[in-house]
Amino acid sequence: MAMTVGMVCYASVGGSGIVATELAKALAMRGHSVHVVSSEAPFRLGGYQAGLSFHRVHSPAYPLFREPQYLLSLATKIVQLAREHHLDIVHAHYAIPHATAAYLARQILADTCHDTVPRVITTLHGTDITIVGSDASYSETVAFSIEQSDGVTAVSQSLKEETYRALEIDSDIRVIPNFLDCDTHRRVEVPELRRRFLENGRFEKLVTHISNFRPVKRIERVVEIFRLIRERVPAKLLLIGEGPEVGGAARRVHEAGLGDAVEMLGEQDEVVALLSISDLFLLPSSQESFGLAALEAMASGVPVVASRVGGLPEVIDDGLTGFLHPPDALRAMADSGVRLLTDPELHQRVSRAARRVVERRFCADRIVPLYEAYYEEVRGRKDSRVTIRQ
Ligand code: GMT
Repeated sequence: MAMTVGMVCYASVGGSGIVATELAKALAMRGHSVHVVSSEAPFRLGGYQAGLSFHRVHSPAYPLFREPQYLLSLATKIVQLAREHHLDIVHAHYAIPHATAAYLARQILADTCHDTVPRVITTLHGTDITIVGSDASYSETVAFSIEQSDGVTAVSQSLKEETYRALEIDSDIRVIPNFLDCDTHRRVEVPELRRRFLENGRFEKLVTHISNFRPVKRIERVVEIFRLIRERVPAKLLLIGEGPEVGGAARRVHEAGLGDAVEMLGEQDEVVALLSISDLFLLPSSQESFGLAALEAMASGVPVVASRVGGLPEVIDDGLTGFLHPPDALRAMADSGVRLLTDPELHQRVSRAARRVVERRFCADRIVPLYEAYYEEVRGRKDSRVTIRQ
């Protein structure tokens, strides 16, 4: 049955915004009416699509405020949308502050507009629990908001377990893994682009890293692993993305004398072509609740060498669809990278197995119905976390 959904997410480059946006687009394609709510249009929203609309949250400034009042303006926007469009579900991606804003909106609606109280589902993505959410400055409110949600999902089993460890909550958390549009995310043929980056034979292999350059991504380790690989393979590193660690990464590249062999491409909307020309993807993060970037690489048949942390072992089968090592085992990561770059048979085997596992387990047509079924389940429950005052 078609539903009306408010999809609340961050617009900045990052996995949670990508997952929310791709889910919104997929649900609209399947006949639902989806209202994406954020401070700006999320970067992968794309052009007009029937059933999909975007609603910008404005947070007016006032000289007294030191910071924008986003929680209040977001809650108010959800209330307005629920009244206007009769939302069945508000789906908050990333608990902070979206689950809290959704809770507040639902309470306001329960008091003022009984017939338009949506059910609230919160999807936990990672650092909303592991880093920020468990910080004592936020944890009580985050835990309360998650518990007050009518439904809670986590993007990996590891994140579900971590949530129970980090916060005192008794919500039943459903694991629904991240997904991709497997028709878009595949290997495309772009030989001229590859030649351009290889500088007509000056380099032989392309190693790639894509992220939002936050400290957990440990970009300096990416550079160090690449430096070790470079001792044995004439490779070039493509660093794709923007974030607080970009300056540090550039400095590290310079200090390592790798200026010639590293290209920093900044933020890129379309990563499929860049992944399609890559031979290896590095993700030595200190934490990763899922690792959507690794999944995108695997979908394009690029073997991934990553840290054995968080949800990455649920995405990468060590030795079969990629290689996993302890986060500080930089030399082991470089060794795995060199093996993949110098053994064409191994490379082909891992590349094909990676693509196969994405097709079997992580395509939109497999995962989106899980969200739809969960929406139905939560909507159909007799009890809600909200008490409606008559
Ligand atoms: O942690 C972040 O940087 C936020 C978040 C995001 O918006 O990119 O990333 C998390 O959510 C992604 C989508 O579910 C996951 O693929 C990432 O693994 C996760 N990041 C971490 O756990 C560090």
